[in-house]
Amino acid sequence: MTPDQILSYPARVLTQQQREDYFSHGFVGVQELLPADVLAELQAVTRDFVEQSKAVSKSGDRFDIGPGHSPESPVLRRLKNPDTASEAYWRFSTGLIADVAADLVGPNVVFHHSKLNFKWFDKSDTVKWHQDIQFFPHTNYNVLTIGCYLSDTTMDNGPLAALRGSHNEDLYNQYDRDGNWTGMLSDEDAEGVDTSRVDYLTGKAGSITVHNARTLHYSPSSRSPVPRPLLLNCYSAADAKPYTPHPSPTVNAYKLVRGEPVQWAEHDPRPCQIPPDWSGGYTSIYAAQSGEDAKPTM
Ligand SMILES: O=C(O)CCC(=O)C(=O)O
Repeated sequence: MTPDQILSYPARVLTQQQREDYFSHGFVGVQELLPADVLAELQAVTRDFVEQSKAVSKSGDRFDIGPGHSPESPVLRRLKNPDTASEAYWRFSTGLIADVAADLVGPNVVFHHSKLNFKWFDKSDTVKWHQDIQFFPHTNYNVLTIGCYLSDTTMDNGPLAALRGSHNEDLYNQYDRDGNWTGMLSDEDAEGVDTSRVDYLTGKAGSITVHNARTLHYSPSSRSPVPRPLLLNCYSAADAKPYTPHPSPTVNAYKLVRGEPVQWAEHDPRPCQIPPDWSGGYTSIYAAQSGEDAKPTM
């Protein structure tokens, strides 16, 4: 569907202006969208998982932990696939936030994946400039990620930042010169990013960010010990069909969360870079960006 076709459906949660901003910039931030009880439940469940992570000594299916992690000073980088970790997270993925997705991809919405990213007050917690769609190409670009801040997020603790208009430009190469997947722009490409077009999406706990899967984005490292849990849920229009293996599938991947199943895929002619074959497993953006893992080649 084109933006005009999507906008012709009545809005469920967002204002018409917020929907239009998403289509013109490639992202939108909405302040304090979550009802207080929904936010409090997500915060409580998340606190429990942070506690549980202290008992873990290496990354696994649930926790992605960074170098130096210990019970005294946990370095929890990501809670993987929260949609299967607790009913509360899945209720959230299929509740209000799925309506936000429907406002922006059209009435038929499919869940792709979720993750809960933290910042750990260390220079290495930067998420470098990248685009998401090269991680999971689809036949069209009505694919987006909705982030929800579970703590107040300011310029000090690593807000998500996005480049205005980048969703309408060519996609970047996310392999290095030797053909290794890095999941990010080269230093040279990153230096060329027009900083006058960068918006930092700060917000109080319960605020959301939405970015299209073509939108160039990053998040700076945190300069504050105040934690920054960002709960991310990714969705697509039901007529956007994936054509490479899912990087991190759960039982919920590709579940229809709004509307009807479709019989036809819609194809956007703009090309997309193909990621490594994830069918053998995927670790995380942090590991790929820091070169921690053996990098699969194209
Ligand atoms: O956690 C963040 O700040 C950014 C996450 C992100 O860009 C991603 O996982 O694609």
